[in-house]
Amino acid sequence: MATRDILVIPDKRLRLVSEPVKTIDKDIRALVDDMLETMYAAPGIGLAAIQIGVPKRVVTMDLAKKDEPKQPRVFINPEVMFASEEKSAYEEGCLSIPEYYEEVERPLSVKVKYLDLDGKEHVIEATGLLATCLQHEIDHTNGVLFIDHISKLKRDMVIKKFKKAAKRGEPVKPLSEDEKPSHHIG
Ligand code: GNR
Ligand code: NI
Repeated sequence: MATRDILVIPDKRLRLVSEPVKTIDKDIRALVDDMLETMYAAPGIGLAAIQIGVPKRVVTMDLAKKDEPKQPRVFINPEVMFASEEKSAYEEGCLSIPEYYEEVERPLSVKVKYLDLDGKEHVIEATGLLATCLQHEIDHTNGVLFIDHISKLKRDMVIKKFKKAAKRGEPVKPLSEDEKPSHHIG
């Protein structure tokens, strides 16, 4: 087990469409171990393999609260089969866009098909945080980031900030109040 570096925008690899897993072998199990360790260390509630530079459709997640026992989950080749018309808004963050948080509207509930580590197929109906997180992670496997679901004005501002920081080799500072676009014009 090892923690791995998490890719941060504007790293182009975050835009790759990941490949389905064909066989769940020792390498996939080692990848999942590293993803869980990296996710817990970050800390984050979810992680897609591409965030550590591996373009495979593998997702880890743990939605347990701090005072609850760990509840590691693994989704291989996850696929949204149905999404509700009804939407819900949640303030999202992403380990690949550190220190930036914004409200994202998505379907309130989704039906997701995936394989577990034994290769057994499951279908779950998810709602609330699980639904939000599954959609966020499945987006990653398709090269989509949560900022793609916010206004272009806000998205361009965040991307610009991270590009500038990357060029200078600096960490990114959170947006100051007067750099944030107003909700009315955003
Ligand atoms: O840790 C994370 N928190 C989070 C909060 C709201 C919606 C989605 C997430 S996922 C994120 C970790 C991450 O970047 N996963 O890809
Ligand atoms: Ni993310």
